[in-house]
Amino acid sequence: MSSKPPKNLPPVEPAGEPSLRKSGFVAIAGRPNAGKSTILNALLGTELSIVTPKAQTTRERVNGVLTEKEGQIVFIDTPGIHRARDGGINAYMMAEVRSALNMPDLIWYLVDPDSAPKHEEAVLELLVEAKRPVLMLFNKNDLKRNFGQVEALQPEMLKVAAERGINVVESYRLSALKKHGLAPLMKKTWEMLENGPFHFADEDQISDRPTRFFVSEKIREQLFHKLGDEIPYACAISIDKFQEDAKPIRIEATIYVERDSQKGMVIGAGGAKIKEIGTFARKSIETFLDTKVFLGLNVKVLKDWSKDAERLKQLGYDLPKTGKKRTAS
Ligand SMILES: Nc1nc2c(ncn2[C@@H]2O[C@H](COP(=O)(O)OP(=O)(O)OP(=O)(O)O)[C@@H](O)[C@H]2O)c(=O)[nH]1
Ligand SMILES: [Mg+2]
Repeated sequence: MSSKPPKNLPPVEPAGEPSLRKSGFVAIAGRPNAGKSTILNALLGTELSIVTPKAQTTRERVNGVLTEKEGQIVFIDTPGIHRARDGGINAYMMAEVRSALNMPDLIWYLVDPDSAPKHEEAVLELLVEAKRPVLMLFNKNDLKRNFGQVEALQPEMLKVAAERGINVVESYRLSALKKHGLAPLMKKTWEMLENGPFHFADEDQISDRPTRFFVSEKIREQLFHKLGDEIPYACAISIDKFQEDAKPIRIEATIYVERDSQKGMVIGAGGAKIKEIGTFARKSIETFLDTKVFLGLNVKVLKDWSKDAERLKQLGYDLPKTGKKRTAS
């Protein structure tokens, strides 16, 4: 499930040939639920990164590639920044954020107008460390309740960021959901990037993540939608079979939970819940792949997988050796 940083990919233009189009990396960072995955999807015009109303939906970096007449941007959607107290999967998520913030040309910092500087502390700390130029984006401006909030929060946040030495080049108010206010943001972003060779030769390619990853994410998305507040966080997916040559494409996956009691809740009375999850996940995979799919789902217990480095690794969440120390706290 891990992806190589796209910076390692070889440039696609012959060495020595000057490029006349822009090329760069933009990391999308912020607290959980700020709308990071929503803005990525809005710009790519497709449901690449999963979005749910629950915080901490995104667990791993998701690279999304936008190629337009101006050039090519590789966006890096990241997990919501939070204080990872208990190591395990939370430490993995924060390591994903850190590695994404180490490399980009520019960071888009999404802020929910409902927030306050004290809630943004963990994000601000990482932005100080990252030493990259930042565009501060006040999202969710379609919500009436946010109008007054943003008036007060925007100058406050700009002041706090300046005091910390964070290079906020510009701030914008927008709505990722309604796709309002994206044009000035994109104009500024293109301006800030330099000409250079593309990292993805195929201008239609939208990610370097394998299809299997997106299939597992579509299943995880339905777990967030269909299960209560706690269980989705105790679930991980493994894709056991992906038969592309079958008609319809045959996919078999296992949902791993941490305890027996959770297994029962995912399956539901008479298997009703898993059936519902399977139906919705299948439809969403079919839309994503634009073809018919057979989806078989199993549920298994992998005791306390989210806290155990070996089990995390088994599920594709490879903790950095210093994972525990490298949390945002
Ligand atoms: N009203 C409104 N809702 C939004 C907007 N942007 C995102 N949302 C909603 O906010 C919730 C969280 O959106 P996500 O895109 O998953 O947020 P995220 O920052 O990726 O969250 P994590 O992955 O948990 O860190 C979803 O219910 C979105 O529909 C917006 O501009 N307006
Ligand atoms: Mg997200």
